[in-house]
Amino acid sequence: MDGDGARLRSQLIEVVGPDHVLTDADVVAGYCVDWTGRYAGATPAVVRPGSTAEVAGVVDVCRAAGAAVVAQGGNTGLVGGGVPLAGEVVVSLRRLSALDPVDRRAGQVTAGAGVTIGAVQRAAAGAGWAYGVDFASRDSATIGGSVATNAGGTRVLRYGDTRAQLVGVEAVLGGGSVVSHLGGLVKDNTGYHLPSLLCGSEGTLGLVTAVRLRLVPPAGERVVALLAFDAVAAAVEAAGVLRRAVASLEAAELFLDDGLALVCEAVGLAPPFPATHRAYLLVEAAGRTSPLTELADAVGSLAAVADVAVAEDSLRRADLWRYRESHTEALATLGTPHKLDVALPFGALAAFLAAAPGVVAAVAPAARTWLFGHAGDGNVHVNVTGVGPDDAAVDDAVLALVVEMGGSISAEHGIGTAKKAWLAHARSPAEIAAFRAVKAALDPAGILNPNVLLPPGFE
Ligand code: 2HG
Ligand code: ZN
Repeated sequence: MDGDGARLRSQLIEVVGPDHVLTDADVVAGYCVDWTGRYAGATPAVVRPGSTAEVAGVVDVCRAAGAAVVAQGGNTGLVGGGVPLAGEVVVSLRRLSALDPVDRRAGQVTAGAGVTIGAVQRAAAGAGWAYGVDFASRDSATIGGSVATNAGGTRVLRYGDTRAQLVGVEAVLGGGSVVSHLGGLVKDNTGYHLPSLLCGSEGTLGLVTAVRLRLVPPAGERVVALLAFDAVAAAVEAAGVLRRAVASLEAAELFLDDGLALVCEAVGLAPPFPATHRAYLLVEAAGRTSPLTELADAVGSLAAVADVAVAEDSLRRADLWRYRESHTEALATLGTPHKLDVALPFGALAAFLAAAPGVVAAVAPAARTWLFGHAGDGNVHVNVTGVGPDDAAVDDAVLALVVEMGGSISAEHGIGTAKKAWLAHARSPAEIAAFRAVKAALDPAGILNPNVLLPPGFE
């Protein structure tokens, strides 16, 4: 480490203590590479503050030194937004793991940034409530990271995204000030809504240290059904019908025959049906009373359903979910995929699913395209395997198709490094200039995750 680096390190040690400034190559390695292995960098230090005051102290030290920082939670992000790709200091917020008792009467809880999604879910359940957000990396992903990326997941169609759960936030802004508004008032029209602004800002405006979350009524009775279809468009059509016909619908997830075969092989699962089908819809309905009749009636009205498996008990429900939730893990066995997380207007979803493989094949004939995702939200995860990590032609082609069809180039994973070059296709110059103005106001020295989200050239 050079002189500047050594001075920075000793100043950080003064703030958090020697045990929480990590520089040993073996120890920091895990903080420098993302889950997929596609994004890897290096850092002069990983700092692990244990309180909001320590986070503010770390930001002050880094600002004075002109050192950029990247905030990190569970490091489960998929767009290269939480790893030090340009030599940033990593501020790991995992030690901010305080979880207050659930406020049963309000149906709210205050959680530190480092609390996992799974821990919030369990605490809520223990107090007779539920947390409305869920996704496969629930036991690694942290609340802070989910707020930074406005994470979506499998229950958005019923409860909304992470932003919709936020009733308060505490954060250290780039200028070093602490904003804290955790009182939990459901109605509070006292100016700009900082939780909404910070949610989805990908660590570029402030480091979220704690949040106040709304909880949702628990649904004791659940039914999961796996529906098979012989055409992708029929599965999409069914997702639309079920959203309208099943008031208790909590999830409507899509995957295809090739994805299912890969999952069964990679994870070691038996196929769900005797015959293979082209497309599958995994649906979950939940209520205080059993939603079985409501779901069965609605499914019965769908002539295109070729086969169906129904599960009511929790073990069997989890078995059916594995066919969908294991896609990411199964794809990782094929190498490092390009991951394009996109949203389409519902009316364009089937046409996009039909067109995407051809668009990829036109620029990368040896590549394979895998399609799955949250059909109920119009959110498709396009994974492409068999292309080099830096070959952007595939990303270009798919994202151009998405824009042409009126969709979004990032549905729930964020922009990060991966989509930065495409932001200008999704947002107007005036919008990006407004983003920059907000960034300059809250992070005047430009030290907070300066290499993600905003493309250069709009100063
Ligand atoms: C999911 O829905 C996640 O399973 C990951 O958002 C998607 O691996 C992916 O592309
Ligand atoms: Zn997803």
